[in-house]
Amino acid sequence: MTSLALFSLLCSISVLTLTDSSLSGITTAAPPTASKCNLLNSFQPGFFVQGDYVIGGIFPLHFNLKKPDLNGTYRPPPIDCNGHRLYPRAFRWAQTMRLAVEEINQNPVLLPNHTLGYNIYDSCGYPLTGQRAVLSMLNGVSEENSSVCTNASSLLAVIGAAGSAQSIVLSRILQPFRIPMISYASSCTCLSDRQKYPTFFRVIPSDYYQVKAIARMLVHFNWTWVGLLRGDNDYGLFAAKGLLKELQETKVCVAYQEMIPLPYTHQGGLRIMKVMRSSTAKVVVVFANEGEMTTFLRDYITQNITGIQWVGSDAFISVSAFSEREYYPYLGGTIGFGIKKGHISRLGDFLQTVNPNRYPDNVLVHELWESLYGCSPFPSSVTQMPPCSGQETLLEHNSAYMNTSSPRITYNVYKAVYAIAHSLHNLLLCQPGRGPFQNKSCAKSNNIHPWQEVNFQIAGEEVDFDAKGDSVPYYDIVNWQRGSEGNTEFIDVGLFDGTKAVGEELLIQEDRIMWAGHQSEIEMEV
Ligand code: TCR
Repeated sequence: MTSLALFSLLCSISVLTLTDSSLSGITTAAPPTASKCNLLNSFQPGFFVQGDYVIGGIFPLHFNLKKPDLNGTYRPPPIDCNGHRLYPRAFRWAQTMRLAVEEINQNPVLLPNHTLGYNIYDSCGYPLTGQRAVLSMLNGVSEENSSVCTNASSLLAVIGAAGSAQSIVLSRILQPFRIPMISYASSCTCLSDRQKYPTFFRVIPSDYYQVKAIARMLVHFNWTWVGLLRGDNDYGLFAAKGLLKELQETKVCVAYQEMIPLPYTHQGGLRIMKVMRSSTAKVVVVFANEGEMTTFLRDYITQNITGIQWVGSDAFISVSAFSEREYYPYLGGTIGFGIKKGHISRLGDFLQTVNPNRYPDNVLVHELWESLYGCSPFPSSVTQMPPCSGQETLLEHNSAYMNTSSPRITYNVYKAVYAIAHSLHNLLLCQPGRGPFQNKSCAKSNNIHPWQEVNFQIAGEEVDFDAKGDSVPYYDIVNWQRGSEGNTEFIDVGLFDGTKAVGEELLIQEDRIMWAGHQSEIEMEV
């Protein structure tokens, strides 16, 4: 994997922070230093475990935050993520990070004699709140208990963020401290700029490849008249720009480009739907994430718009919430690109260990129960929910939290933790004269070598980064087909392998595809 600026970056920190403290249990974690840093105390508890090296984790545990009040004529109220529903899918990502750290700590071969810790924060899916989280992380404020400090100086690396807009801001904050950040989902091409983001890495391919893949697919199906729908963020902006550029040399024309308003407004949504209705373009390419699409689709379904063939980027194509029955008439037949999936053997069992009895003080775990079961495990005056019966179990495989059928972003989180562990391992074991740097030297704390390579394997899969800190481009082509109960099943119908020669990257099994409206062919109006 990757160009290992990551390797030498890690070294600049590890040299400073080699300590001998050991890993403590999640509920009993004792902060190494005392108080006085509760500057940013409007957080809700996250997860924190001490270790010789602590990895920060940033996940959008809540999203759909309202835009901050920018009036400026009075003191703005604090931004409150907690008023919004927990996002169970991101909570699963956070648990996957904990699992990976636990596995590494139990592994006698990887990082022997050293322990990894973690400190998990909520970005609330928005740059401003992500900024607050990362500053707390740097300041050593624990999310578990904001009145205590964690050992900020042992912050080795940060895993995150999800959205590119967040990663852009957060990676710039971390850059002066030479703390590498490895994202599991930020795919904006803009983040490949090594001048601007020298300490940013990712285990998701850049959208540079995804837009190529989408363009190839449009050409392949001879879809020459398409609409474009995107979110109001860097991801949507750069992806749309990239696709337009890719389409320049082709016969494909873009009928319209619309942006889902942020924050979402009913009026803004209806305006877009009017454009979609009146356009003769029946194929719509979408670069938007779950939160943006959920609000948009609410109106779309009420407006009863059908007959659109959606082409999804990975942020949309992997949303299990859209496999519910109610969406099928509107989204069935969708086709698009999903990032590479992987298998994490212990994940299902690990996720089940997270429950309110085991973590009675963790507000996030309470919220998980509220979100999945609509009941409160420990009713208080704050929640309006009825009490849980205690019989709620995490066995339902279709819940957004327990859905481990084809981990994609989840697998990326897992890979990112292992990437850090392998880099640190190599660094700690480095012997002068056998090192990976110039003249076989070992990394020096003040010496960054962005060209240095570090590769490793997980479950037989080679994990690799290119010279820009990006991961290797590979996508599954996913098609949303009708399942036996009227719901949607996500079926693989091909792949895009960006390492293959031009013209040979796309492989589509057309006979397996089911189009919008349950047709085996799509009618085009041009
Ligand atoms: N890149 C998006 C974020 C994102 C995402 C996802 C979020 C992608 N895929 C899946 C949640 C689930 C692709 C970005 O902003 O870069």
